Amino acid sequence: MKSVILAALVALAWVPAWAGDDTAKLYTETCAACHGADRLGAIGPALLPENLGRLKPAEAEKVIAEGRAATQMEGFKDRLSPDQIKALAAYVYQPLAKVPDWGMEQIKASHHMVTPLADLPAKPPFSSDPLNLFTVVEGGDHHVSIVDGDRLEVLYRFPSRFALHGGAKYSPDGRFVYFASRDGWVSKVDMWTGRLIAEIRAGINTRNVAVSDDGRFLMVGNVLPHSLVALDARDLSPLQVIPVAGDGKTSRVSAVYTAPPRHSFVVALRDLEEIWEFPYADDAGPVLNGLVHSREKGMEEGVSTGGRFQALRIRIPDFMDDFFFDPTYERVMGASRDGSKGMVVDLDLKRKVADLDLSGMPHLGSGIVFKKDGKWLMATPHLKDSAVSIIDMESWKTVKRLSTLGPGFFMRGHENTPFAWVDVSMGKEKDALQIIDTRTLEIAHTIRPAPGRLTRHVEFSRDGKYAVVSLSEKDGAILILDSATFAEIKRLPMSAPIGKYNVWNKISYSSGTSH
Ligand code: DHE
Repeated sequence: MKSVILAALVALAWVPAWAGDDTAKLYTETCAACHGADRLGAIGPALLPENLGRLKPAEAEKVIAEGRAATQMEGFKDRLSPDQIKALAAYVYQPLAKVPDWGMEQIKASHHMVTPLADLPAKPPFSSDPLNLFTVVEGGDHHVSIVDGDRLEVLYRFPSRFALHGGAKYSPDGRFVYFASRDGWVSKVDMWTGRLIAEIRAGINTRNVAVSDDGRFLMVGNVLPHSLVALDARDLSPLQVIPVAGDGKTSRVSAVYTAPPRHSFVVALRDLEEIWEFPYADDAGPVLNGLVHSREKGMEEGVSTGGRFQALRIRIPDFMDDFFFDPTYERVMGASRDGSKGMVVDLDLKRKVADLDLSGMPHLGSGIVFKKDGKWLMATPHLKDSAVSIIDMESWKTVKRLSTLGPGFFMRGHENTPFAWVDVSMGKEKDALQIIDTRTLEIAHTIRPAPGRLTRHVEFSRDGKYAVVSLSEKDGAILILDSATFAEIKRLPMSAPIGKYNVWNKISYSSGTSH
């Protein structure tokens, strides 16, 4: 988010003399048809600072001038002067004066069903293991590939919404996959046929989406507006819009995840020092009603939101940006918003129970857990330091801090391999992957499967035999490596592949992958 603010400030620092009304008019004439008069997006993506992510103003100018390959975005350099292009780029980094309404009415209006569930085959039209499929998000040209993990081939490839972000989420049986885009679109796709089932725009800027462990509900966490949106997983129709507010202010959502044994969604907030938990089981009512609401215990009354989803609110001593569950799902480990420290919050005791020595905020979904000498350990790279922290999940002490070749984004392991793989892609040595032996807690190997090129995000096949790595460049690929010898088995060309998600590892909540 810091980068977004920085980008916005850089953009605001340069505003040409004739900007203002003229630029707004230029926007209306040139961009509004595709990106919406309100900049909320139409056939093109939303043009808001929150949605532009890490696109730098200079890159935005380049896109306006030259267009974007493989999309309908044409170049304007023959029609606009360099000053006009600069002004337009600066304009789209300015926050909207007022966040438009995006409530039930607008969400409902965006909902569309594309393929009736009755039209889908009852059996997979292929012989491979349907639970060993992978979904690959290709950021380069905004596509998704479904990869057959047995035959190591692409089964389907289809266009996605602009800028999908975060882990794809599966229905508990692995049949359907759900995506969230930064622009708030949630899409449901059939893994067996690659067909789009339904879509809905749940927000203007979305953080992520979680699927309930019983497969009935989706919960979407938004940055714009400050809301959570519950959807019916069958057809994505909206069930409830939950404003995120408390203490007289509203808050952005940091992340929402499912806690399967608790049958609840757990939500971290960016601007309220609280964690919210939404029990969704049919018998959750008595749980909510039976609570002893006591401020001393750090607990506040469940917020009645007028629907089946009611938040249990836990007061915490700091904002929580990132979080991660322990294996029992009773506790969450979180990093504070400024990344300077971490804390452990017990969801049953409803209070902070320990501090964490977790400097340098990790990226969300980056950590893994594994057992060593009968103890559960959690390991995560740091986004800003060249380090991996390994934390004992009983004492909450850091048992090891490994120096890596650079700050990293993602770490992955699997029950069938002793090795945990971490990228160091935020540093200079962006082509290196470091392989940690979970038995010795040492870096055992450093490999460079594509020397000199950006390599990040590892996912294992269902049996752990293959490690699939993203060569995350425009003319990139996924590299399928033998997870024991690190030898390359196959390379499937792709356009800036980012994350990959194996169906079995996700639906079985493998300790080595993100949930
Ligand atoms: Fe992510 C997951 C937030 C930048 C690729 N990232 C997530 C999740 C959140 C998040 C909340 C968890 C979603 C889930 O799985 O339910 N990401 C953020 C940020 O705040 C940050 C630092 C800044 C931002 O712009 O949002 C950020 N993320 C990035 C990137 O620059 C990456 C590398 C490229 C991109 O597409 O933006 C990136 N994020 C990913 C990926 C996951 C992810 C691939 C899923 C990892 C997984 O294995 O589950």
